[in-house]
Amino acid sequence: MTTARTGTTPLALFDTDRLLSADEREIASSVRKFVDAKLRPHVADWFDEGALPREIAQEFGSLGLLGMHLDGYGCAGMSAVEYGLACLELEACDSGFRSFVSVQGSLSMFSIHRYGSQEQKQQWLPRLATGEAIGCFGLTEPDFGSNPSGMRTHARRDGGDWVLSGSKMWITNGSIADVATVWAQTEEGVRGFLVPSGTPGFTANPIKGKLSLRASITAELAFDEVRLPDSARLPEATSLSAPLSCLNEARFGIVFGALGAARDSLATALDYAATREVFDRPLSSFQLTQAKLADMTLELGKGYLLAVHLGRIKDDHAIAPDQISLGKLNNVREALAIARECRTILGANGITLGYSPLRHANNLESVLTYEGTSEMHMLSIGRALTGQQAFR
Ligand code: TGC
Ligand code: FAD
Repeated sequence: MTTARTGTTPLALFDTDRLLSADEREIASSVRKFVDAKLRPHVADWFDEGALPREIAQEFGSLGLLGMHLDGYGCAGMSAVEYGLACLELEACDSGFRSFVSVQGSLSMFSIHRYGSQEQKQQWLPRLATGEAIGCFGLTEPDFGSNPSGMRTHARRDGGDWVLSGSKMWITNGSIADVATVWAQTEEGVRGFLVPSGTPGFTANPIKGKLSLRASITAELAFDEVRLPDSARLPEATSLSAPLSCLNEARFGIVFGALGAARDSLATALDYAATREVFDRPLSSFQLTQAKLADMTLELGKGYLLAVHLGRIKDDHAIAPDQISLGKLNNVREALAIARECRTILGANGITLGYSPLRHANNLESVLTYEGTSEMHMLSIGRALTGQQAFR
């Protein structure tokens, strides 16, 4: 028997729930309820004001969203797919919320969990998991974003201490963080350091005037001869591959997260097209509108299938960085295209904060750029296919 699916949602048309276990569906649903109750009513104001209340960290912590895919130290120990679904639900409201959770869990906490000493893990991870403490991750510099191997921030040994100098740029949560994971060149190669806020010589200044990710704090970090004990160094991090391995975790969350922004944009456009009358008929009844809706639904659904597939590979501990590049490149690129196309359906109303698609599109401009620009991921895929690197 065939069933007409009149008025269905894009993902229901793909029957994507069939891909998920009952536990996975439950996690997505509980994060969605939290987002709808606690974040959605405020998001337009926070975006407008360029603000993100610090208390949100503890709300995320109480839901188990911080370091959610890590084990021990108060972390929830969830699967990659469960983490991805939470990212999707957060980003369905705003990329800034997913970014907060990505940076805290996948960059700050993961760097400590994977490369830290027992003392560093005990000191920071439980507080980062509850949101009592906030972490940030400083890799990018003003002159070295796509190519972090050129970083100028450096640390030199001075007796039993290290002296850290340099600067980091575009650091999410940088000016509200209690601890920064900072990557620096040393005579022994790239090393990571945990720098608590308030350490003499360490300053963090918020970056103003952003047109994207406004409900997220972004800062510049400066280190002027910051003296650190050797116990501040992440002992297991011994080359550039350490920070790059942290990026895999955050990029994976984005593979799912970007789909949330796309899903919400499409839902908004569908609702609008159903009620907006043009030329005496609902906008949704015109063929051009339906063609847009059908094409966007295809890309959203294909992106979801890709995300779950990559999540299953990650849960089998078999995922390669190039495979994450496939997902990050495709899903962010398509989410951005969907958000922009949805904005066209909303006409002039679409340029206001009253509707989400342009806010999502503006946010996705950052998501396309951070965690490896789309060009970097194209080049990674190109290298995997040809065996030749074309980065330099
Ligand atoms: P390359 O020679 O390829 O690699 C150096 C060493 O690192 C290893 N490696 C990786 N290991 C784990 N995961 C990865 N994804 C890795 N990529 C490379 C590699 O095997 C090698 O190891 P070894 O043992 O042989 O030394 O390095 P390269 O200098 O040629 O650079 C390659 C390139 C361009 C792909 C890399 O530099 C890159 O990924 N650039 C993009 C930088 C980037 O994504 N930055 C993100 C900063 S954090 C951020 O944006 C947070 S946004 C907020 C949020 O997430 O919400
Ligand atoms: P560039 O590297 O200067 O690139 C400029 C352009 O050149 C891009 O289109 C790029 O793709 C292209 N390009 C570069 N190299 C090549 C090449 N070989 N071939 C062809 N094209 C090339 N960083 C952190 O460390 N921590 C954070 O928490 C963090 N949060 C961020 C939050 C926001 C809102 C933003 C916008 C950025 C954040 N970043 C963070 C920085 C981000 O990772 C970098 O912006 C990104 O890696 C790109 O670096 P860049 O901006 O210096 O661009």
